[in-house]
Amino acid sequence: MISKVLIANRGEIALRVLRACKELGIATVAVHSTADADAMHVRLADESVCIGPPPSRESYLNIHQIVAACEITGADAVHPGYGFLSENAKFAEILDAHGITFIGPTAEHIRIMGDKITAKKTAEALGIPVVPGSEGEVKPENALEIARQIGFPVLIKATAGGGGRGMKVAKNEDDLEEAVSTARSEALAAFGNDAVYMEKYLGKPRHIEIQVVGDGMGNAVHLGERDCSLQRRHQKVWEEANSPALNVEQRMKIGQICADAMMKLKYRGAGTVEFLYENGEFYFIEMNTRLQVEHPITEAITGIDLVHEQIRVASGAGLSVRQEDIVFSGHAIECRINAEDPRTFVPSPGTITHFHAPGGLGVRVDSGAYQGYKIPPYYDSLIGKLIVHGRTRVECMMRLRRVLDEFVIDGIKTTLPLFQDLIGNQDIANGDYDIHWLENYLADKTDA
Ligand code: MV4
Repeated sequence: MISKVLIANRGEIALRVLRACKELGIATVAVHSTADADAMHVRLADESVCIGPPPSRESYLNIHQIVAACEITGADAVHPGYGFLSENAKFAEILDAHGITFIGPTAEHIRIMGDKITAKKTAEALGIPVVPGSEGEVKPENALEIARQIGFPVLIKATAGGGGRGMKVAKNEDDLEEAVSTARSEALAAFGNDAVYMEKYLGKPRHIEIQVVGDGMGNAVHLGERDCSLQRRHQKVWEEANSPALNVEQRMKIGQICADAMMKLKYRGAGTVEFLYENGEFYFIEMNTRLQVEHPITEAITGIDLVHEQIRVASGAGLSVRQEDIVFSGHAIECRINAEDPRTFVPSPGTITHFHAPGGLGVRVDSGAYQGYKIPPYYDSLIGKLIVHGRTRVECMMRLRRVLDEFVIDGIKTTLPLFQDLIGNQDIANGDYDIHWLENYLADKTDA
């Protein structure tokens, strides 16, 4: 049994986890940097501990301080949220060694999925379709032979990478040598590991990811997909469930493949299997072993609280649902509200002078922001998420248009105006977009 959870995060996700704990009758401990003393999650938690100065390295990433905060408060479990220590295998191991439950997968599973070559080999062995590519690491001396086998264009990726860092496209043989050497040096600089691998480059895919939850004992379910194709510089901007591109047969087929794979792996916790989707085919790229920012759209269409499930499986209680009990209902869209200029995306920290969140049927706002809150400049600019649900995609879009008109955040710049634009766009209305659509749209807008 888990009786007190330390939330090793900040912002909207700390609040999200806190709410789940409260509903389950579990006591909460907030940790915070000196910059976050006034944060909503700190106010609402049963107890709080200041763990260091503003820089994340010295606070939210400081494992020793977090373990000490567990010891001081008697917390018997840690929820890492997303980012920070959520996919740090060492952290999971250290908590284990202290007899503290890590609300997440085993350190071994985090490690497997953290190395992208190992993740891909594992996925393939578990029956998940993968992007055609090199068997493993590619060395400069065998790059040409491998690229010829795969067929151009090819993409060079860092094995320690993920999230798009250290990727290089080679359109043809002439580009290859430089692409491999740049990818290797960028990977070394960014991750301290120069190992790279190669894949067939997909030109116009969608990014579709499958939500899974496993109990660590061989049972697992899928909760359908999210379409996260609308991104800017590998930052998701707008996500939806279901994907406008899939029908129910395709959803259930790829979902079951992922659930079966998680059963074979004896995966514990929430996870996301990421795919590129092009011409009706799915291609595995990575797996995330954490709760994701966009998890609420899955909650909206399934009615399942993913943080409740995470806590249940971490405590050994198993899943609350069987696959056949999961009903997919309607459509949900999430808009990420960043404290940024909606045209330049330059961060806009500062004091929120007016804050009015929208409401009504099918509306959820996850945010730690409030009137008078001062957004510190040290962290990610995500200040809230707007999640709208409707019985159909059309109803969801109409509701979103209404809700965006109600939302007031003054004193800082936010990305809300961007969503006002998107909601009026014909391609968006048609669900007709791929991973490059948003960047092209923004470039056209700037030129015009
Ligand atoms: C790809 C790809 C095309 N072909 N792999 C970018 C982030 C990382 N998770 C994987 N990424 C990509 N991998 C192959 N074989 C294109 C991307 C990509 C991308 C993927 C998802 C969402 C947005 C993207 C933007 C640019 C490139």
